[in-house]
Amino acid sequence: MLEKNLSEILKKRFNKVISKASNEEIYLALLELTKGTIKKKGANKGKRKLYYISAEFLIGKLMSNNLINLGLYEEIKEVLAKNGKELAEIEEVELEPSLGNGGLGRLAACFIDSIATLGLNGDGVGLNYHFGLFQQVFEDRKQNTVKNPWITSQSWLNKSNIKFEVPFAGFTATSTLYDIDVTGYDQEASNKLRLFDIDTIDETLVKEGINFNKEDIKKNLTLFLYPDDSDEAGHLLRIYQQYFMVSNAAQLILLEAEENGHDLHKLHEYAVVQINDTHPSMVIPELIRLLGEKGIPMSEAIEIVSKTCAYTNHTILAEALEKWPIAYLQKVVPHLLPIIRELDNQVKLKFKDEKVAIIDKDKRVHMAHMDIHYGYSVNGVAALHTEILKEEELKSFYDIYPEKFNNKTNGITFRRWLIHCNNKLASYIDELIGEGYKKDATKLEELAKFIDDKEVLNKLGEIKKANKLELKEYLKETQGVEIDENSIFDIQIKRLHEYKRQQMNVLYIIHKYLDIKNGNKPTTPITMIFGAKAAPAYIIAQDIIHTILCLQEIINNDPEVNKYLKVVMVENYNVTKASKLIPACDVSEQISLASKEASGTGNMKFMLNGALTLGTEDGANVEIHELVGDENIYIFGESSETVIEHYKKEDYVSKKFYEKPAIKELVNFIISDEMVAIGDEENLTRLHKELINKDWFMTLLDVEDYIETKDIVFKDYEDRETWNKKVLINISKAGFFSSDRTIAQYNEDIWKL
Ligand code: 26Q
Repeated sequence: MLEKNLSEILKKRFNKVISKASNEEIYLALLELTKGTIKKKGANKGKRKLYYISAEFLIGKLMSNNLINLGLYEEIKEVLAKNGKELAEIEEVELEPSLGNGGLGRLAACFIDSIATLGLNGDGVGLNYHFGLFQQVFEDRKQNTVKNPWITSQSWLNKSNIKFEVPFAGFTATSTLYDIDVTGYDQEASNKLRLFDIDTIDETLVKEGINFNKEDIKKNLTLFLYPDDSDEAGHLLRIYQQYFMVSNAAQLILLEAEENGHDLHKLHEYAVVQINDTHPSMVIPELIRLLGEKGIPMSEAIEIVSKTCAYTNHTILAEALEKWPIAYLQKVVPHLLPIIRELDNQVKLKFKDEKVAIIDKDKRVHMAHMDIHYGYSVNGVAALHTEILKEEELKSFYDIYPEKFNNKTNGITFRRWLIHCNNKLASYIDELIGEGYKKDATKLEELAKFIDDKEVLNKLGEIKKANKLELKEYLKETQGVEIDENSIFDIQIKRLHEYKRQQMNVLYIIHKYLDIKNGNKPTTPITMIFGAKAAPAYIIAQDIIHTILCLQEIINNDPEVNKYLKVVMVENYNVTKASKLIPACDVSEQISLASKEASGTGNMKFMLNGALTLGTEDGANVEIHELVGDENIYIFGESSETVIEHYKKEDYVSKKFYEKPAIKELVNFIISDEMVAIGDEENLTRLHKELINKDWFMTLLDVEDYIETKDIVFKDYEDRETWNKKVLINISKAGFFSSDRTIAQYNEDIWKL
């Protein structure tokens, strides 16, 4: 049947049979077939509808994901194979939209997949960035940035006929709504990702790299997604984007409520808004404003909106909490200010504590504070994170509204992060315990019964090896590097940030390099793999990338060392690359400074794919640790309590640690003759100084414990049977981290759809 459909489309459009069609032609035919199948299914319905508003949806390529969810994946693969084609190669034709920075954006993508999978009535709402987040290219061992165009004439994006007017100071923008269908796994109905675009956009504004005229808002509003550079102040354009997003979202919510004949006085019975971090927070005053235009008095509108909106916090880095100067808001959205002032007045009347004010004494608007006062739910994204919010970061708020606070530990969709990216493992699991785990992920626990089954343990090792071979081929083709599939693959892939401590991993590599130079050769060779984009304005992050690229050069070209150790920094790390790297991993690096990583979700993907975690007691690592037990994870470093104490007492002095000879040797290697000979002295020196004089994220505090623990990991790898037992336990306990579980909890406690 599928073969017939596909053949007909190819015949009609290109007058070709499958075996003679190009990969591009087959891709376009599959796109038509898939979109047609989705259309026939219809949309989810329900009394109450969720609007998951987010500045980011890091959806990745969609073809395989949709085919899996529609139950067409295996059959299409067979049909193609029969005709001498490979789905994997056809996937290469699809461009990856980069509509997110990292964790928060990818989480939103997993969530919309799970919302559809649970048959819930809920759409994602965001922006249609034409060039998304920048693409990373390495030049002279440094990061360069270029645009990432992804919109083509035929794609997943559908133009709707919904248009709105968005008022800004001095002009009114006209928007058009685009939709991407969101299929659920084995579901009758589907949802949508709704992306707004400004009609006057002008792509030709972008000349070289990612530079463009920042002044001309009408032409540039949806060109790019802002990189996560919480360091840089003064993002006027970011406020334009945020307001454009939420005004459109609010208008859409009211339009749909009215179309369905709902009473706007009871909006909260029909709509729920999840505010993904503070980026969409202006939806609160905007909804109040629009309800006012519909004749609802402000006091009542405030009440309605407060029962409609819920807020998720994704960060405890103080510098990343959005605070917009009133002057900026005045310049962009003056009509929101009377409302924000009124919200602030009401708070100030009730609470004397300055820490909970919306507008502070420096005339800055604290977006999170507005969300907490005028939303009905506040959640963190992992157990430890929520505890820190309650007891430290947002304590003053927790004292006032204990009932609003709740935890929702993050999750990942197993359709993409197991079935698609690691089909070999998924098929083997099917063989061992059946397919029940695809609907109820906790059924993975049934794998535990094979703990003493040597054949199963062996087979897990074989699958890993096969995935490593595939990655080896891929890296050879795409980056021209040669790696050894028999080596240990140790992987750290995530945004580059000092708190994530890629620099600590760098110090380990230096340790190993010097060790090998001294004649201590590891029994099994090691391949250290990185992938990370850095915000262009984040200087130290650029320095860390440069240092890694220099080490890569030195180590990989040293014949004495490269048999035992290799370093590979993957260019332009994105969702597509993640799905090739994760299945091939042995050691998952989750080494953030305890208390700083809200959750992490890469940690879950690695665990599910049979890698062992080397990590600190931070974010969701804590929950992974609890689930698998001490024997099946490698934990090191100071606890979050100790770290928080150091910050309070301001008593961490990195120089004291630097003075230890063992540490000094490693840090000084960064500015050694070898490094300076191939690297840029300015970058290397800056990082060197930073580590000695500041080291805000306490690298040197944990580095010795890290090195010791990592050496134990590599030693343990030698006993492959015991290692594979640990692998099996990790996979069997990963079910908790299905985003289906997370979404079921959001629905049960917050959305009640
Ligand atoms: C803010 C202002 C101006 C410009 C950019 C930003 C900005 C953009 C993106 C600030 C933060 C982000 C992204 C944050 C993020 O990805 N947080 C991660 O969220 C994940 C999902 O909950 C967690 O697993 C990670 O621990 C958390 O770091």
